[in-house]
Amino acid sequence: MKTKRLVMLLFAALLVSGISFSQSASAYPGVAETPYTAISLQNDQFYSGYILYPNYADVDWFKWTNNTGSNVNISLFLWSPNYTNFDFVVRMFSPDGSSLPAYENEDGTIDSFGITNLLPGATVYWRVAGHNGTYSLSDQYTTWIHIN
Ligand SMILES: [Ca+2]
Ligand SMILES: [Ca+2]
Repeated sequence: MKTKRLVMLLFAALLVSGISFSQSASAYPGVAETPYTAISLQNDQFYSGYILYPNYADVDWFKWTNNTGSNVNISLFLWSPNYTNFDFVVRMFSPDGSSLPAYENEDGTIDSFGITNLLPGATVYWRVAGHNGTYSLSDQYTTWIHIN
């Protein structure tokens, strides 16, 4: 709970400072529906979007590739506003393309997932979807990746 509060404070601070806040409303049905059309995010780049249809009819995929040349520890975050509950599923691929274990997060308002020692060249994908059919025409989720 403490961690979540810290994350919220960090989120609020970044919102106020306006750091790397990407434009929203470009993720909708037909966009970012598969890992092949995933939206690339940079470190600490916030992305807000809508999930407009229930029960996985609309999902948004994101990705980040470790091009730092070193092993890195990363954290993924997903924030659900108001009374919505969005979840993410994380998939990782090693530099040779083989799939690493998947992870599904079903937390509440702030979902987070940490990955340690991600190899150079490895790619992390995460899919945002509604929890138990959650969707909203008015409330956007926000997701971002942070390199620790
Ligand atoms: Ca979509
Ligand atoms: Ca959630």
